[in-house]
Amino acid sequence: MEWSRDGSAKKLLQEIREEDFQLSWDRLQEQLPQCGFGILGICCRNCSMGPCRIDPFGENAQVGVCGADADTITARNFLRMVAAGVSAHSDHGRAVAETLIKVARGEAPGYEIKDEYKLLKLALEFGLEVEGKKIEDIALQVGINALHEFGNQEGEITLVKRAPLKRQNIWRKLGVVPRGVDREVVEALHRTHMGTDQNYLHIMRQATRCALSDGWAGSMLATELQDILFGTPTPIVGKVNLGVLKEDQVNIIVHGHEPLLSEMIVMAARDPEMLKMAKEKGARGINIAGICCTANEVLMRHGIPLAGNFLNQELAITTGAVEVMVVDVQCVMQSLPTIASCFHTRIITTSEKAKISGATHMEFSEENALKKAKEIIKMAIERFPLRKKSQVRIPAGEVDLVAGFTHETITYMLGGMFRASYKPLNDNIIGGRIRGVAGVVGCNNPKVTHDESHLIMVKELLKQDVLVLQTGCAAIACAKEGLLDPVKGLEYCGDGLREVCEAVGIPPVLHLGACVDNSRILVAATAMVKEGGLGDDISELPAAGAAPEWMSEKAISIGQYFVASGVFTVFGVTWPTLGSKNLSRYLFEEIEEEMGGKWAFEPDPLKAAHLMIEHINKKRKALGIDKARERVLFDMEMRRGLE
Ligand code: SF4
Ligand code: MSK
Repeated sequence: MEWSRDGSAKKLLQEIREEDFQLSWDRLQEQLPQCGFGILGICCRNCSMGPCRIDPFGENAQVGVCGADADTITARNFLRMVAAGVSAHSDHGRAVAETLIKVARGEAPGYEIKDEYKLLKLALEFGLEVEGKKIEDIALQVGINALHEFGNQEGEITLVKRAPLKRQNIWRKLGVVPRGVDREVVEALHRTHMGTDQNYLHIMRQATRCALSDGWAGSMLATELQDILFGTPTPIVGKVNLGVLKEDQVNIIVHGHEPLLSEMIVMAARDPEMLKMAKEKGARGINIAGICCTANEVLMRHGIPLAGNFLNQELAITTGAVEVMVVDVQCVMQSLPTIASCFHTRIITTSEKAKISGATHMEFSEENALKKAKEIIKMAIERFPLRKKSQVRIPAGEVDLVAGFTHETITYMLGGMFRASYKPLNDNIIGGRIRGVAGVVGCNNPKVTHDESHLIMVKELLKQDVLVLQTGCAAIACAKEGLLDPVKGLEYCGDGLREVCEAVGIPPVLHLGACVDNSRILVAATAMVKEGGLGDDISELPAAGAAPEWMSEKAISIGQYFVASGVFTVFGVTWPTLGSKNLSRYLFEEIEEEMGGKWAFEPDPLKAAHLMIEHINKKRKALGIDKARERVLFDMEMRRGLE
């Protein structure tokens, strides 16, 4: 199997082949063969009577020491993955809420409220009085209310009201409306403790409730509050590839997820004092580039170039041109300091939640963020003269892209300033120029060729006139291929989709941001429902979701909240419940009866794309829009004829 489809990664891999770096692909080889029980989800180490495992061939043990069967064990493992994913996204959201509170109290120098309109809108959703109030007071109250969404013990999370009414009623009937994020995570861990919840369907109810607390609370709040603090993104041009690193500049890579510090780094890097210092050390400037979701955050709001996605993180260091890599939380490989030790590169951890042995820890807080950002940049500048020219090998080539799409910008771009709406999108779907909409998101995984599954899937969807919405590492994969370029991306489209994208001036693949911004897809899907003509629930839309190269527990949480919101969702690579026929049947089939959405597992990305297209076609048929129809504008005579 080829390791990567990414041209600059391939070049670099070729060059470093003789050298002694151990990359994720090498480490995967060392792990082979991986444990089959683990892959199927049928091992349990939830108590010290175990670890227990279930024989998938039915010849040996079919239950653990406590009597738990394959259905219970796989369901418990699945729920624990959901809980970890929810925790990661939601702790991110909580950190932004805490920052908003500090900004409102004047305790976070350097931060400000950039989107007052969004703040007011959210305040009204929380039922707050805004009339005659100072913006700081409203921000404080919104921050406090947002924190309550995490700690709430009863009732319903607030933003669930954003969902279509029919969807809310489905959730209420099933009893899966989350009460508060923390409560759902704690209950998930309690239920999966030895000897507690031991009915797989009942365990899955909590998986749904917990996941919904991510999509419609934790992640959604992270997105909303970041937009309030850092500005709601608008379409912006950018560049992608390891080629964005500059040989003659100080290169700083920001990597991880939370934009709280990276925003300050971007601001500090533009400080004339910093630029002067860099020049004194012989650099032409300071170049910030991003990896993973932090990259998406600073691209969306500042046009900061993307160095790459998840599997580019180790390779970026082997270019020999990175002075410091600043990391915070999630998706950061522990191997980074080891690789960095072969170069002049420093890995800097910054979150009080995450340290890595061998990295330099420079903890930041909102109170000292700008000061810390400057210290980090100074450290990078100091390291520039230590760079060994002989070690520098930046693969040439940058690819253009347009990112920064949000619910707000899609509305505006489709309808213009005075008629901003989703009507043109819905009309084009009804008319058949656009077959449907797909969200293709998620990670990279060294078990499959880096970026390849994303590209095969997305190109097939475009060919079949499906508009693609992306976040996370999936978006970066497609950006590298030029699919986020409004001109080059059109080469891959069917005639209908091309026509619409040309008319509106958008790429056929819309970059909606980081992993927490999958909540923007929920908001966009809801807006499509509310616009009318495509049914009255998300499950009726000709839409589907996928994560063809997923690896993170967050992906499972995202997938489960998409399914529970009514979306057909296909995952590739491996699937963690295959050791239980009953649970797999529930997730792949029966859950659709309850939720309107369901999971599928298909490792072949082309086949997975066709599953999505078949699903979209099925929904078109159910809506009675399966035959391409052009909208006919009636003139007076035709109207008279009607009468
Ligand atoms: Fe084994 Fe049951 Fe303990 Fe799990 S909880 S390790 S199945 S005894
Ligand atoms: S960073 S969760 S590898 S998308 Fe959000 Fe990429 Fe997956 Fe991390």
